[in-house]
Amino acid sequence: MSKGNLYAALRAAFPADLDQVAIETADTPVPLHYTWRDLERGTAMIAKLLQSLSLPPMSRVAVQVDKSVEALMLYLAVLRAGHVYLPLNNAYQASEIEYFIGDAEPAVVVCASRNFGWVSTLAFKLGTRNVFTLDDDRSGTLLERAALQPDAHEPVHRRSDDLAAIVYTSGTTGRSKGAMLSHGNLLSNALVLKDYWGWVPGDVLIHALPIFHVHGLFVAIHGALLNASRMIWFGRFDPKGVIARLPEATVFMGVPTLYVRMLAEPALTREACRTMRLFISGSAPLLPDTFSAWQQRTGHTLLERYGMSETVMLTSNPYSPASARRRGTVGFPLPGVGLRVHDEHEQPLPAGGIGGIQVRGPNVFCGYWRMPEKTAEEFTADGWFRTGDVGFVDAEGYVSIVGRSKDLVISGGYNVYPAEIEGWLNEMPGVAESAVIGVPHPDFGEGVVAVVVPRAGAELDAQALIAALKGRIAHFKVPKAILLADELPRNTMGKVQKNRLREQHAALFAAA
Ligand code: MCA
Ligand code: AMP
Repeated sequence: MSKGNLYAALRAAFPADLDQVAIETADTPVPLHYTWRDLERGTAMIAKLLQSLSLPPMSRVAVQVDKSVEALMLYLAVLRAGHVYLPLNNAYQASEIEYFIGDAEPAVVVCASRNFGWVSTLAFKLGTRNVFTLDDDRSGTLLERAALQPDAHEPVHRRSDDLAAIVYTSGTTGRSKGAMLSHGNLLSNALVLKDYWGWVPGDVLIHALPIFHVHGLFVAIHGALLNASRMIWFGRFDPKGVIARLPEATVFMGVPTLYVRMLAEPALTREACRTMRLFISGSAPLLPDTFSAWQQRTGHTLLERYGMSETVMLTSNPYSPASARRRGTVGFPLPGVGLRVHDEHEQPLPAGGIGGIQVRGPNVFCGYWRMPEKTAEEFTADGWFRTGDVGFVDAEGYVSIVGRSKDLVISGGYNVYPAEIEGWLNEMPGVAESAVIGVPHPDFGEGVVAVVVPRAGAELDAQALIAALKGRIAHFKVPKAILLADELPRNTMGKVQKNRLREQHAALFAAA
């Protein structure tokens, strides 16, 4: 058995009594209880199925399915079989999926059965030979085929620098890049977090995040599995449902929107949180008001941490004492992570100096899939990765993020790349040009807004543009408001001044 294979490391942490419950579902029609043995056997059968397909080593397995425990098993089975997991947001539509399949050339695609028609057509057209379905009610051809397989499987030998996953991210110029993460990137980060966040025997995690991004898939799941912790599993985030289960749990992880939504529930009380040990926030800036309101209402201090798809977790506020968790900061670089702040001339800045955040460490990815030039651009000559985040380190070592040099909007923890949305808008009849920005939003943190300039003589209807976008791209990317304007503000170089647009429309969602 390979020590380098992440599945092998996770499996080694399973409890001795495999018949204990590992995962209990919270929002299926009846609660389902999966034991550690179920995870071991289920992942073995799916791994065997993958093996039976005689795929080349390190084949990509692209997965766009609804959240379920079986989807988690599929992830673990891909690791186990030594292939490369490629998670895809289940909101993506055909144009988005076509790009990812075309770029990653997966040998296997797994989709929800309701999407099989269009996904399989695209996949077969692009050369993928195997398309399976998997639904969140334990049905689909993947499980039908896996059920015929033996339930024992030896994890395939993998070195720690072999690829485990490709996570598509960014696309500041429109094209999304696949961040290649190795078994070692993921395992080293998971081991550091297990220690740093003080996981203890008996911890129970409420899992309510999607499992197609780093936060829900890697940070939460690896944490629970490495600690042999039971998970209370929500297919979808539901604030009332989560609060009702808090008294059985000790750890919760969420993006700020999840905390904002729970704070809107009167049932969120100190009493409801009495068994909780740790609430972790990340993926987007946590507003100081949310941090304070949470503290007042629950008596718990949110622990904010910072990471990226390219690096998994980079910094974290301390676990102990809770009083050292500082509002408005993302804490300290994690053990093993190097973090420095440089100015635009690549010169190091002293404490308090605001500049570009650069990082290195065993968690930093292996590069962008088939984009050697992009990869080279994002690393400095001495090997540090440019995060695109702008911030500073204070005299005590706390890191704060104050902005981004990359043109990115983070809405409810999902990244939206203005260049991509502008590309779609600019192709629409009657549109001369557009600028997409993020402005403060009470629920999503940032709300996506487009300012659109019509062509001379064209009559544009903002609602019709929104409807047209919804027919093409994932709805979370579609602007919550489209504003028509005669022109876009530009500087003397002709560059659109997005800062001015952000200031001008800062209060757009204030009353929402
Ligand atoms: C849903 N909608 C959104 C968002 N989510 N619009 C903008 N931003 C969003 N985040 C829209 C849908 O398109 C839909 O629009 C309508 O809201 C209802 O959709 P529904 O699915 O019912 O929404 P929801 O269940 O209320 O979802 C909100 C959510 C979800 C629970 C906050 O967005 C979520 O789970 N976010 C977490 C994302 C996450 O895990 N990020 C981690 C990335 P319409 O009605 O028009 O169809 S990992 C990362 O960033 C790094 C590495 C890190 O540090 O962790
Ligand atoms: P992703 O592309 O999904 O990996 O998103 C990574 C980006 O999310 C980072 O580069 C940051 O801009 C942002 N991010 C993650 N955690 C935090 C945080 N705690 N505070 C502010 N921004 C964050």
